[in-house]
Amino acid sequence: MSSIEDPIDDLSVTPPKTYAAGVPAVTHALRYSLEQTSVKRTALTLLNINQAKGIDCPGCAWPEPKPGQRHMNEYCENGAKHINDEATSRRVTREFFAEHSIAELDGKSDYWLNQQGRLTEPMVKRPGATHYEPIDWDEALGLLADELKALASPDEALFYVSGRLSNEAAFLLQLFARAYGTNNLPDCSNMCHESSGSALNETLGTGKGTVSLDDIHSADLVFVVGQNPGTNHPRMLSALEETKRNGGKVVAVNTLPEAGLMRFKNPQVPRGIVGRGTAIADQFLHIRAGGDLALFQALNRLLLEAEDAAPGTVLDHEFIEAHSTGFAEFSEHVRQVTWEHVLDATGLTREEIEEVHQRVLASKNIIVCWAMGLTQHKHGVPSIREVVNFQMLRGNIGRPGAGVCPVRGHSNVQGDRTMGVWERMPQAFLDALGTEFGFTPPTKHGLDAVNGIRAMYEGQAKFFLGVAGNFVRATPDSAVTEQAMRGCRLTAHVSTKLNRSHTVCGDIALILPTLGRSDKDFQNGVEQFITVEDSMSDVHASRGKLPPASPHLLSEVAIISRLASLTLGDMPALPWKDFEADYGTIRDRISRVVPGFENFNEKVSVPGGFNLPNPARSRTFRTPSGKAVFTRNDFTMPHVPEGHLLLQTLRSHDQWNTIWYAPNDRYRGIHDARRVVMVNPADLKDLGIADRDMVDLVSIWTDGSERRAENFRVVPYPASRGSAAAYYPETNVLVPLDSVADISNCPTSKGVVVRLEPASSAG
Ligand SMILES: Nc1nc2c(c(=O)[nH]1)N[C@H]1C(S)=C(S)[C@@H](COP(=O)(O)OP(=O)(O)OC[C@H]3O[C@@H](n4cnc5c(=O)[nH]c(N)nc54)[C@H](O)[C@@H]3O)O[C@H]1N2
Ligand SMILES: Nc1nc2c(c(=O)[nH]1)N[C@H]1C(S)=C(S)[C@@H](COP(=O)(O)OP(=O)(O)OC[C@H]3O[C@@H](n4cnc5c(=O)[nH]c(N)nc54)[C@H](O)[C@@H]3O)O[C@H]1N2
Ligand code: SF4
Ligand SMILES: [Mo]
Repeated sequence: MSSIEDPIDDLSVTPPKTYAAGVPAVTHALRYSLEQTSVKRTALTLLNINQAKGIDCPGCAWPEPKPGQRHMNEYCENGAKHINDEATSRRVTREFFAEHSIAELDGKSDYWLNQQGRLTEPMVKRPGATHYEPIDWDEALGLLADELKALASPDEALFYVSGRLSNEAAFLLQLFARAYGTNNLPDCSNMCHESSGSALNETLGTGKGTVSLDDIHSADLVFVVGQNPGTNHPRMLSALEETKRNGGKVVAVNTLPEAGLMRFKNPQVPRGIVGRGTAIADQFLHIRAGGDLALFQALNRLLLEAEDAAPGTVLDHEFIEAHSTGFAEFSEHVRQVTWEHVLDATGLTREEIEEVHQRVLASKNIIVCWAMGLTQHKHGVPSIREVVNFQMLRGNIGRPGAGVCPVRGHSNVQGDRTMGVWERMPQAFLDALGTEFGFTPPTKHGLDAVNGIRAMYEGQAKFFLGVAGNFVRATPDSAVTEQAMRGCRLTAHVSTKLNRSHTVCGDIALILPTLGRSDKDFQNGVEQFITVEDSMSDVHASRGKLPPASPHLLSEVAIISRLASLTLGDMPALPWKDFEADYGTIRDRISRVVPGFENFNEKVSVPGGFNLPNPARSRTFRTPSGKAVFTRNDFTMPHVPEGHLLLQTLRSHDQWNTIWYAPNDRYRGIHDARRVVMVNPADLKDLGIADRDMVDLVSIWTDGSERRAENFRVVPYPASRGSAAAYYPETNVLVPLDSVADISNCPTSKGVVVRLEPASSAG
């Protein structure tokens, strides 16, 4: 029996921190690392993380500075925790699975499952079995291939990808899925930045951001909207520190006064360790949940009015005339937005918004960064389109120090999309793929995450293969999703560590353990490397440094290649064996299919790699009109009935997405508990609820149905009025499957209407 038990739930609350990082952060990272593994392995991972010939951090997608400009410790507290969570010395063995039934494992917490350590050999649960048992690779992959061949249609299979996957593995997986005959490639992006992709593709003709790290450093004004960089992109604070040093200003827009937005003590420089650190936000807008669309509409209206008052001085007419369409319709529309509505939707004062406007007028080059606080709302796409309108009015697209910056989550989530993991890849990509490999890819759009769950739930999809990630915990409406997965003929997961998706099984279930970023990858005795693309389109190599967690692991590339070969049989144009033996051959193919990757092997051999071309950066817009598009976005704000709050489901400081490392959220002052709900004291007073009351969160949905998450402790917290915050994935059960963002179909994880009821079961 494992000695790793869940930490005792024993909530204590301290005042939220007013700065991020510094020495405590380094201490916390080291403590977690040394709990997981030896001093030697910790030193090996940490000295190599984010170095030019080292391991790309498996944490977030924030870019590294150019080689030569990197610090010896080019990582943050959370990056160190993520990599050593993977480099752990703990192991999950066949004896472990013999000891614990699947039902027993299903009763364990996400923490407990993850703490058991690295998976070591393939395991199978056969129909009717209560336990996983060992299976060898040939049989495991043969079983998968047989089930795929037995499906009535390729569209009954789903191939899920999470953003840890390398470019090479992602390219092969989508090639395999399409050669097999389906575009069913749901991915974690569907739940993440999908709204950014939808809005940016429509307006700028690219799904990606348009800025580089140098642009951030040299901007006059950076907006950080709906994002918690202190926890989720910690090294972004070093970049913002540089912006400030160069005289730039920062405006933060958030429903919570997040520590990292206030002040940063850089642990990599002496003044950060001993001094007060750098103030980050020059202005903080404590906005109402979902109020960002109204805020940017107000700013846009103010810009138009300033131009009326001093014609020719405010707007960038050259940009608007030469590079955009739709200005007249947009401006007519946005002029109708009233202060009454804006102040109601944002909860801000007119003075605060006018102060931002003055900052905008005083700044030549502006960047807007955002993350889940924008994308995961029902009106996430219009909100981001309005940000683009704002940037276009003053020509802040396609010039140094300016642009739009969706800050990505997973380390290679952007690269996986570039490689073709998308249920709706453009026809030009499919054509290039078909030409290169001599087959006709399917053109019918595939299923995304939400539609994939629906298809499994309704029995139309029966085969689920997840490569990385934790689908069952990452998706909304947990009870519905679990039922959908249990209804499958087969569920299989290529994983490094045990998680809930392994305990929610179809008739047959497979665990396929794989190498992580930190593991050395040898094929036929030759060391391989993989490549990734960060949030700013820099593509570079990553090489593992540690002996693999077990001799029985296969790389993701090997697993996908062998499965493809067994499923599709001999196809001379698809040399799977070569791909497995030498990843350089995969990169050669990528260079012929994916624009911007010409001479991939050569370009990636340079330390630091290369930057992908982004036409929007040079004002080439791949939209149907060839111009950037101003959009008209109807004014909307979330409707929250009397007595209810708008709940956001978010990350604590001690978690990586669906996995928590400790029950703490240090910067927010929450210790030793995760089932907490943070609410503004004034709202609590109105609702007649007291500090530490035990409540159930009950979400209501338009069809009259209700969903309940039980036993949450109430913590008074400076959340903006009318909103509440609680951690994901415990709260995913509250998000109805049908509650999605318009256009992007992204679950509305930041906009769940709930009421707090006294806890129904004494807890
Ligand atoms: N340590 C750590 N790092 C991570 C992750 C992790 O789990 N742990 N996950 C990675 C991934 S995949 C992603 S996508 C990113 C996510 O990075 P974030 O988007 O920072 O993640 P969340 O924790 O969801 O935080 C959402 C932020 O938006 C704010 N917010 C919520 N609603 C609104 C709103 O209506 N308006 C405004 N203006 N603000 C709002 C919240 O208060 C919070 O600060 O982080 C990546 N990095
Ligand atoms: N309610 C709510 N739901 C959300 C969100 C939210 O804010 N609120 N955020 C959404 C977002 S932004 C995202 S990105 C998704 C995240 O969804 P996912 O990406 O699916 O989830 P993760 O928790 O990152 O996946 C963790 C698992 O990945 C596996 N893994 C780790 N590294 C590797 C590797 O190198 N290779 C392989 N094969 N496996 C590996 C491990 O087994 C680990 O258990 O969740 C989404 N869900
Ligand atoms: S900022 Fe992100 S990529 Fe950089 S070290 Fe931290 S977690 Fe890793
Ligand atoms: Mo994400």
